[in-house]
Amino acid sequence: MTGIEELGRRALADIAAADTPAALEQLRVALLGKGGSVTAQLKSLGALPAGERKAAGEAINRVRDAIGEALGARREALESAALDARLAGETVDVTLPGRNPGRGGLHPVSRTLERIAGIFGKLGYELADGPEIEDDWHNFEALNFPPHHPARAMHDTFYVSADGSGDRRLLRTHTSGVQVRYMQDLVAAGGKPPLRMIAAGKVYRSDSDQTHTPMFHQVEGLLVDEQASLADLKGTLVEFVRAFFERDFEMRFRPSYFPFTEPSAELDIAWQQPDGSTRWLEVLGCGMVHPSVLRNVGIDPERHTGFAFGLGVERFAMLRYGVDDLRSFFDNDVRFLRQFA
Ligand code: 2NM
Repeated sequence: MTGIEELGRRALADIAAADTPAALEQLRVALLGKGGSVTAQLKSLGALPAGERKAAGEAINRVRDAIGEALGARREALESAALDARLAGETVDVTLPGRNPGRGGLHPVSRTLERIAGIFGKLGYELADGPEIEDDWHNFEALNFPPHHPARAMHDTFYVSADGSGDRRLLRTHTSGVQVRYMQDLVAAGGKPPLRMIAAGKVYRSDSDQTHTPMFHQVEGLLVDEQASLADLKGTLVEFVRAFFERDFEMRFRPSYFPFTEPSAELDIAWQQPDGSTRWLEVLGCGMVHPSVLRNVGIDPERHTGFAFGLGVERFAMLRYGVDDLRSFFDNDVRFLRQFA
C-alpha cells in the first residue's frame, strides 16, 4: 500500500471515530487545511519524476475526495445525533396548563364612571361628550362666570396659549361645556326641552396636592323641562346616591353657590367612619340652572326650568372602594389596580 493510501485509510478511521463536531473540525484542518497532511502530499508532487506525477496526483485527489465526503457524512451524522439528543431531552408536556398572559381590566375610575352613567342611563339620561380643549365661551361665558371669576385665572386653569394672542382656549375645567353644546345643538336642530343628559370625562385644573390632581373625572347631569323643580332635583340625587352605594344614608342639601345655578346646593351624606362614628361628607354640587345659562343657549327661561349637578368620579370611587389616597389611582401600579378588575 502506498503512503497516500495508508494516509487515507487512517484518516477515514479517525473520521469514523470522531465523536464531536470540534474533533471533526480538528481532523479536517489536520488533513485538508493549509498545513494538512493531504495538502503536503499535493505540494510534494512537484518533486516526483514527471512520469509518476499523473498517477500520484490522481491517487492523492481520490483520497482527498474520499476524506471530504467522509467528513461531510460524519458531520451530518453528528448533527442529527445531537438534534435527536436535544429533542429527547426537550419533550413538550402538552398536558401542562398554559401560561396565562393575564387579562386586562378596567381602571377603577372607568368602572365607577360607567357605574354612574349606567344608573343615570336607567333614569333616561343620554350620555354625551365634547372637546377637552374648550373655548372660553363654552367653558365660562355661557355658564354665567363673570369676567373676573377666580376660576378663570391662570392659577386655576390651563390655557392652551398664554402668549396674549387672544386665543382663550383652555383645557376644560368642568364638563359643563358639553351641556352647553348639547342644548345649543338641540335648539339648532329645531328641538326643545324636555331633555335629560349627562356629560362625563376628564377635566383639568391647575391644582395638585393630597386631595387634588391636575386631571380628574367628572360626571355632570342636566335635566330641562317645563316644570322641573328643586324637589325633582332632590329626589333624583337621593335615588342616585342610594343606587350607587346600594344602601341608604342620612343626607342633607346644604345651600351653596355656583355661577351657573340659582339656587345652588351641596349634597352631604352621613358617612360611617371605620371607628363607627359618623360624619357629613360632601359628595356633589347641584342647583337649578340659572336663567342666563338657558337664555345663552336659546332656551326661554320663562317657559323652561332645569336642574343640574356635578360630581367627581375619583371621590365616588374612593368611597366605594375604601381608597384613602386619591393619587393611588394615577400611580399605575398594577398591584393596586388589579384589586378592582
Ligand atoms: C355642578 C354643580 C352645580 C352644572 C350646571 C350645568 C349647566 F351646564 F347646565 F349649566 N352643568 N353642570 C353644575 C351645577 C355642576 O358641579 C359641582
